[in-house]
This record gives sequence, C-alpha cells and structure tokens, in this order.
Amino acid sequence: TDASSFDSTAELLAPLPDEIRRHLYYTLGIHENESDPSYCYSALATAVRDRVVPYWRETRHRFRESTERRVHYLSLEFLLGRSLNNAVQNLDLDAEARQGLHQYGVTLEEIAEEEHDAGLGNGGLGRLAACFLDSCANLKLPVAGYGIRYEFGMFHQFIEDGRQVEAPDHWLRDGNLWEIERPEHTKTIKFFGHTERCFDEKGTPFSRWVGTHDLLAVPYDMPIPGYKNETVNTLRLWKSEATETFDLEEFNSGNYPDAVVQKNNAEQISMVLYPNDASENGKELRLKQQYFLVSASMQDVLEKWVDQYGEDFTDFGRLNCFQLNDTHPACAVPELMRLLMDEHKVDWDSAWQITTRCMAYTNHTLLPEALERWSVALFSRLLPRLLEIIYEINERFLTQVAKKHPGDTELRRRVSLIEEGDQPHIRMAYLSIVGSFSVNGVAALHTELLKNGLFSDFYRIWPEKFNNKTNGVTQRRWLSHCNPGLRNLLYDAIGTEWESDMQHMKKLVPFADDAGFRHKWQDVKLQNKRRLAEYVKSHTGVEFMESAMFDVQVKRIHEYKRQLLNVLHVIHLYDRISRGDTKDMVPRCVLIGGKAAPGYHVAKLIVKLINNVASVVNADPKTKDLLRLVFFPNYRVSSMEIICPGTELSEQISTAGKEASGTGNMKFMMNGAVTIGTLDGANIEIREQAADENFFLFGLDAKGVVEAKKHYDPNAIIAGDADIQRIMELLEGGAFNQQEPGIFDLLTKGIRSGYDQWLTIADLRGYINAQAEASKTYSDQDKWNRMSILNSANSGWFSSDRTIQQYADEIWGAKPLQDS
Ligand code: DL6
Repeated sequence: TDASSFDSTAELLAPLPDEIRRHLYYTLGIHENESDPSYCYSALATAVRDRVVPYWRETRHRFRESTERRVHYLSLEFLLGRSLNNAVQNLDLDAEARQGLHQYGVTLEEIAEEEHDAGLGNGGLGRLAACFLDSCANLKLPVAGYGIRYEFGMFHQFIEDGRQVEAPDHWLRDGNLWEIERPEHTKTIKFFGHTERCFDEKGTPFSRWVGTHDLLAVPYDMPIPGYKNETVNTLRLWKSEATETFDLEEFNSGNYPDAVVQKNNAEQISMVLYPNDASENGKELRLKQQYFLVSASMQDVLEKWVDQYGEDFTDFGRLNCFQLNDTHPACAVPELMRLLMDEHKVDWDSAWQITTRCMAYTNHTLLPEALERWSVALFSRLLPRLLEIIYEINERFLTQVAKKHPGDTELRRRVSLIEEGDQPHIRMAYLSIVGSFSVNGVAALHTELLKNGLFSDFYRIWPEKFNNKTNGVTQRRWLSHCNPGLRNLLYDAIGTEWESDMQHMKKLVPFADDAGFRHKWQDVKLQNKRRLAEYVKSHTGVEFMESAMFDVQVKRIHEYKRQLLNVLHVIHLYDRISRGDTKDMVPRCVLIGGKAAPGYHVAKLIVKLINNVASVVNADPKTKDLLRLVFFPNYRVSSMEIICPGTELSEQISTAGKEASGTGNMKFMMNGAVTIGTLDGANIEIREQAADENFFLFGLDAKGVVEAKKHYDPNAIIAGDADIQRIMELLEGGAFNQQEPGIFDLLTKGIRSGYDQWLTIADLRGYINAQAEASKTYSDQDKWNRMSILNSANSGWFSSDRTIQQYADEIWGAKPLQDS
C-alpha cells in the first residue's frame, strides 16, 4: 500500500459537527430530537474515532516498514480510564466537539461522563502502563502495548454500613467504540498435554508439545493517539475464545449445557481481572492468563517478523525488545525460547542469545508477598514444555554460576530459579532477571534496595544489567486535561510547550515571587476545590468547607501505605476539638479513597474504621467548620481527574522502603499540592526537585526502619506521649464502634505489637508534628501558594515523557518513527 493514499481518506470527512449529526442519523438511526447524552456520546466518539483512524493506519504502515528496533510492552494491566477526552485533546478537536454538541444542549463534560472507565488494572502498575503508552505516542516511538481484554475490569466498590462491598465491572456492556477486532490475527494457544522428543530429517533432536487443549486468542486493537503529532500507536488486547464454540455431538444428543462447556472454559481466561495489587494470586487461572497473553503476543511479533524477514532470526534480538511489566509476563522468556526452537528450528544457543538480547524486566515491588512463585506441579500440568525449558535455563545458569563462584553452593541454592522444598516453586523474578539484559527499579531508592537487598546476589553476578527508571505520569491527562483552569493560567504565564515537553515547567519558578500571579493561582485552586466539594457532596452527602485545607490520600488500601496513620491523625484532631483545644486550628477536610483487595481482611477493616471515624466526626456539632472526614467510594482514574486538581495536601506516608515509587504523588505535585511524606519511593526525588522547604517530611528512613524493628516497643511510645495515649483510648474505648464492640481490636492490637511491620506508632509523633507544621504554613496563604507554585514548577522530572525517553535511550535503543 502507498502511504500517500492514507491522507486522502481523512479529507473525506466533513467538519466534526456535521459528522456528529451524520452518525446520529445514519450510524445510530436517531432523530435529532431523540438524542440523549448516551447517543451524543456514541456519535461524538465515532466521529472522533474517524479522525483518529487515518493517522492510526499511517502509523501502522510506518511501523511495519521501519527497520528500526521495535518495542513490545507486555503487561497484564493497562488502566486506561476514559478515551474520548484523551482523543479530543490529542487531536486538538476540543472547540469543534463543543460546537458540535451545542445544538443538542449538552456539554463535552456531560458527554464524557457517559463513557465507562476502562479499568483494566489495579492501581499504580496498570496506570503507569497507560501513561507510558501515551508518552511513547507523544515521542513517536515504535512501541506497541500487549494486554488482555478483560470482560470485567476492576470491581466497583460500594460502601454499605461502612464496609466495602464489591460488584462486577461490566465495562463492555454498552460496547467499546475504541476497539477494532482483528480476527485475521487470531492465534492458537496451547495448554496441558505433554512433550515428545522427535528427530528431524538430519537426525537432530527436537521437542514437540502434543496432546494439548487449545484455545484461541482474538486481538482487539485500541488506538493510542500521540499529542498533536499525527501518530497513533496500538494497544493490542487479547480475548480468549474456544476453537469450537459448540460440541455438535453433545448438542444433537440433547445435552445442551455440556455442548458449550468448552466455550465457557475458554472464555474464562479473559473474563476477569484479578483484583489483588500486592499479593501473590497463586491460582491456576491467573497462570493461564499470564501464559495466554505472552504466547499470543510472542506469536504475533514472530509472525510479523517472518512476514518481513523470513525465517532468518539473526537480527531478531537487535530489532525487537520486550519490556516485561513486572514478572506477570515472565513466561515470555521460556515461550520465546520454545517458539524459536520448536516452531522455527533455531538451536538452543542461538535462541538463548536472541532471547536475552530482547527481554527487559521492570520490578515494581519489594514486598515479599507480591513476588510471584508458581508451583512446579501446576506448571508441569499446565505448561509442560515451558517447564522443561525453564529447567534447562536453570541448569545452564547454575553451571555458569559454579564456574564463576566455585565452591559457593549456598549461592547456587539462593539464586536457583527453582525454590526447593516439599512443593518446589519457580521464582518468576529470578527467571526474569536471568532471561533479560536489563533489570530496572522504578525510583532511585527502590533500585538501590533491589541491588543491595532483594536481588543482591544477581547484582553481584551481573551489575551491568541493573538500572533505575524513576516513574512518571503524563501531564496531558494529569494536568492539562484534568485541570483546565490551571492549564489556561499556565498558557498565559509560560506558553504551551510544557504539554509536550515538561522541562518547560521550570519557566514557572519566577512566578512564585509574583504576588499577582499567586493570587490567580489561589483562585484556580479555589475553583477546583469547589468542583471537588460538589463531587464529594454528590457521592457521600458530606459538605466540604471551601476555606478548609483539602487533605487527600487516594490509593489502594494497604497496611504499608498506612491509611491507618492518617486516621490516627484525624482522631487526634477530633480529640483536640473535643477538648476545646482549637486555638489556631486550621480547618481541614480529609478525603481518603481506594479499593481493598477483596480477600485482604485487614485492609477492609481499615476501610470500615475510616467510615466509622467519619460518621462520628462529621455528626459532632463541635467539628463544624473545623474538621470533615470522608471515605470516597469507588476511587478510579476518572475520580482522580477531579480529586487531584482540588487537593492541597498530598498524603504519601508509607513505611520507608515499602512503596516502590508511587505515581499519585507525582500527579498531586504537578497540580500544586504540597506533599506530606516519608523518605520512600519517589517521594525522595519529589523533595529533591521541590526543595526541602517545600515538602513536609517526617518519619524514619529506610535504614531507620530496619534499625527500629530490632527494638521496637510501641507501647512505651504510647505511654510516653499524652496525645497518642488519648488517640488510643478513644479507639480502644469504642468511641467509633459503640454498636459493634471489639471490631477494631485486630487493628489496635496490630499497632501495639512489637512485630508491627509498618511501624505506625514509631512515626506517629513525627507525623502529628509535620501535620501541625503544614497547618501553620497553610494559615499563611501567601507562603502556601508559593510552595504550591514551586511544587508544580519543579514537577517536570515526573513526566512519563522523561521516563520513556530514558527507557528508549538506555534500555530499548529505540528511535522515533520517521515521518513518511
Ligand atoms: O511502578 C508503578 C507502581 C509503583 O508506583 C508503586 O509504588 C508500586 O506499589 C506498584 N507496584 C505494584 C505491585 N504489583 N505487583 N507486582 O502494583 O507499581
């Protein structure tokens, strides 16, 4: 095909308002006066998609023709959120879209609400993948995402009687206008069966995986538009289907339910996202999902390779790179080996050279419970051929280690890919390290802890593999789109370049000293606080006072993130109010939101505690004008788009050494919130960029945490601090659970225990003091606004464009696609 033919199709389109009308009329069969918001959404989204498609086709064409290195980002999660606004923004269609909607009496904001969030992820890891795709498109990099098209995304969270209740998220119920099915690229995926040793005509042995249960992987492509740059990259999501939808024999014999068993079993694989962000799942279905994604994607890439270069794989490693988003897609290592050897007759040594040249692994957690291990027994049943390959990789690796470190059997035991025991397990992180040329952490501290802690043996063996890539977020969604007031103020002050290059945010620094500008800055924040207050009111019934400090912690609920510490501080403020100690008290509205993994009992109890404390605090007339607490239900991407711009104090209070990076912290910083936080994850870099005086620091650092655990005595700390003692008395005395005595005992006993891993009480005094400092600063609004501006001005480092540029330069060796 000739690339020039692509442009002409774009010219066939009429102005957007006419296209909206055309789609209402012809595509949806609606009379103009029947149009309700959902039809308007469909018409606009289809019209916008029509604008996207020519660029998409052309980018795909350039991608196919390019002889530069291609990158394949493999991830079990892509937390995309909504697509319409993103496409409107990136294709610069805002004015036309508004004009087109005007005649139907609806606004773009109302229409956008019609779209379901694509919640194909749990939290940070999945949202990072989405930000990365946006940045790759912005930088015109030849990067394709590969994931699973879950029928049900992240569950909906409801709060009933203060407790989390989960409901399924059938996000595809009304269809998804942002995907195109590509049945011609369907792949067959094997499970179960056994392997056979065979010999080719030259007598060379090879293996065959036979007797398998097969199913199909059907691709659905989603466009990833770059920012005003005529580039549209692809996210390919796989749906599982049965090879035969019906067993005709069963059907004809009248056994209708059994006739569709195969179909149901096959479709289960892409049916639902596992909702655990930081704990091992260990379930057969989860391993099936992982292998399903990996096998389909690897086959896809190899198929394209063979189309372009034939069966010569000499340059495959040089021209391809697979970025493994955590260990979830770690089966990519043995699967690429299998496909090269069994399907394309490449010998072991060459296949290994190719594989280790193109795999790169990102680690996202230090928590031991999140490190994936798969039982050998399960693996041998489900993926027998892969297990054989893993055993051989391990054998060869351990031989290499023995040569380098003779006599060190302990080292070999420690680094083995197989953890021995009654039930041997495969260590997926080790498999990923051995199979990759690059291993990276997601913030400077995190990478240091990987090198010197969790993966120290491997760091000793291959120091050159390890590198850091501090996370980032896209300023297009997380500043420009979600905060139009601030965007317009920035346009006036420093122009528009920051939207595609965040280094330009630095131009904002001198404005911190401009009183007039500070005033405008504060006014924008006030508007955003009003919008947030309305949102909170409509979802929880609680009124936020607009003059109060908006203090926010939104993220998954987990003990290490210490939402509990936040609640203890709220109880402290409540105690002060109850005792009449309100002199100089700065009014606060505290918002906490996030989902707890459905099986994580303690996290769910923390949700209940937040809700119970909120009920007591908000109902007490003494707190009027001084304190509010809400638990915001069903926290997700689209709610962050409203919460983030209205936030003034960003809570990043994890136990040091536990949060790999954090990315919410970066979104808040960009929008001018000041952080109160520990020296954990990317907080350290946030403080470095913003300067110490523009950050409220407290708590133990990572080394301090290790030390403190040796002689931790929370009860002594409680006994020696009257404020903390009163907090505990209120909690333990049942002030927040009068009707349900004892329900929070697990939490109070936990924080009183010398084995409390999260050292809540150790950091509480420091936290209370830092909060007091934040309040004092807030009462000087001029000073606060200065800090706020400087946070935003210095947030350029946290653009995912910077992160991706580093991945491209330092790991991938990828260059932008040339314009045709
Ligand atoms: O790297 C993205 C994100 C980090 O910002 C968070 O700090 C980290 O907790 C999160 N990790 C996970 C762990 N899941 N697994 N495995 O979600 O990654």
